Amino acid sequence: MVTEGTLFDQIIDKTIPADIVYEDDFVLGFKDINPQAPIHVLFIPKIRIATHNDINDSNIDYVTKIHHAINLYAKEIGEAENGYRLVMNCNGNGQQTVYHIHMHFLAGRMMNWPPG
Ligand code: DGP
Repeated sequence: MVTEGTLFDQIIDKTIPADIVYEDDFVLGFKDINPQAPIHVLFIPKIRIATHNDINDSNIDYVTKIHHAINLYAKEIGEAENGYRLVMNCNGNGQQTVYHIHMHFLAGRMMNWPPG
């Protein structure tokens, strides 16, 4: 299990720059550095939860808040009715590369199914 922090800690405390599009007391949303859709934003909790496997009773409220933040943002940018995709990769087979959970918000084009 990976326990050390990630660069997302520095994005949260703003010691490294990010294009932040959403922020509240619990959640940060910023544009992905390597976008896979016209709109690609990462929504992260402001505490470190390493992987989806590490969501538990003590931190699950952050996950709810991430979903609420995404709803607000999707409506704000006019993409709620068009639709979008949410992805959270987990560990090796999921191709997770940053071990601080993040929900990928992908929008602005028709998505493919099944995903790669
Ligand atoms: P994942 O593979 O699910 O762990 O996705 C990690 C995402 O994080 C990947 O799509 C690229 C993005 N990313 C990595 N480093 C940075 C960074 O320094 N800034 C931003 N904005 N995004 C980053």
